[in-house]
Amino acid sequence: MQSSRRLFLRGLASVAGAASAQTAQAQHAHPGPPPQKASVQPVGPAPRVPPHQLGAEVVPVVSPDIPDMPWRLENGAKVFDIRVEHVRTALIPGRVMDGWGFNGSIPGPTIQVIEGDRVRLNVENWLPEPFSMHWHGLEIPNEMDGMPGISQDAIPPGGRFVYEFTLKQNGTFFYHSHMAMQEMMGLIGLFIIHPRRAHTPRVDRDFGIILQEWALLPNNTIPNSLAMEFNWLTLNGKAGPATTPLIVKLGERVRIRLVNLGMDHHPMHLHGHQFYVTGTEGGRIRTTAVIPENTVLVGVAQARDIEFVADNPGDWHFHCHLPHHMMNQMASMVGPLMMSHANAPRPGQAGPGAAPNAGMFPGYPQDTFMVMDDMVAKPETYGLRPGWSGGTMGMMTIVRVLNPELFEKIQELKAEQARKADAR
Ligand SMILES: [Cu+2]
Repeated sequence: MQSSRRLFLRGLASVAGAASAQTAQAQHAHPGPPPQKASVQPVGPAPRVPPHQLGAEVVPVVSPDIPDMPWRLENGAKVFDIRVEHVRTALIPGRVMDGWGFNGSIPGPTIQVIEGDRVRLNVENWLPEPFSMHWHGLEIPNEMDGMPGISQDAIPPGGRFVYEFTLKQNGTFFYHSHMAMQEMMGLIGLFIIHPRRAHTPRVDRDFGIILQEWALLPNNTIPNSLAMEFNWLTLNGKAGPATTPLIVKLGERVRIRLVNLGMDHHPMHLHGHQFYVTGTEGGRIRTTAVIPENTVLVGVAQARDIEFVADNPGDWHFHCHLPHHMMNQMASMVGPLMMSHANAPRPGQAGPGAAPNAGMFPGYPQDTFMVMDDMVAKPETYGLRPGWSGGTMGMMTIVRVLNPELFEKIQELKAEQARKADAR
């Protein structure tokens, strides 16, 4: 946490004294042996790109639970150092996963750049197998596209490859491993290219979310990348209720950018509002062509930008509507079986003083309801109705449309949390 903030500050300092010229030529080098220990994904507030570094009237994208990737300026190019590595993370408190990510994060840190930027991306492979990075949707020279065997040799374990190109598009893009099974280990991140001037009507809030799915067998922390059934569904690496709610002020215009990389398509549904789909993985949709919806299907390898005016106050679920994607840790009959032993109702037992699940039947119903408000408490959950966490599972988060007082209170709590993190 602190070290990434320091890296970020160093990035700002190096603007003045740009380092020696480096050609766009790709190269192999050996950064040293891969580390013995996994990077552990930190919890708490994530470093963000300051708004003044973006174009006119452009607000930075906030990717809840995921940091921004730091950069430095060298001879006019924004330079990013990307480490591909084993990352230990928690999908919810207590459910640990050993996946693969970038710079200690699953999904990888969010890259935020501006149309027209020259970018240089130093990719170091700390995985135990070959790797190649693809820049999904970008119109770049063939040799920078990251197709192993086709456009470059795969980067060997311990190896390095430098990607460099100029960005001529704007929109919601992403970077990911181009080794298919590695994609299911978590190797993806957002690559947001801001326009030089904000699209109109301009938004007050802009969020980015990556949709992923995992097959984590009981007593196992390594995802089964062969699986076709998934029992953990995440937004930016967290399953509900550990997903951080999206905080907006009543009346604000909001954009949410969704990217899906997994084995399923996700129909993402917003409560209480209609939205317009304003962009895809191919860029901005013409204003005359946007369509109103409240459920947008985000297919595999697609991006969808949605925009709406948050004019309906309250806390609203925003979630994948596939029923199995609204749950955690699914396993055949585990909940109902436990219930039949622990809390089986007996004739005449219902009423005050009875077992917690009195009135329920063994093997039925299908759902369990586990309240864990305190375990996932953070500034963004302040003021939610007690028990809220019991109904927020799987690929679910909450859009909180708040009155100014509660909105400001949460900003204060976040500032306090950031101060404490800095002091550590
Ligand atoms: Cu889904």
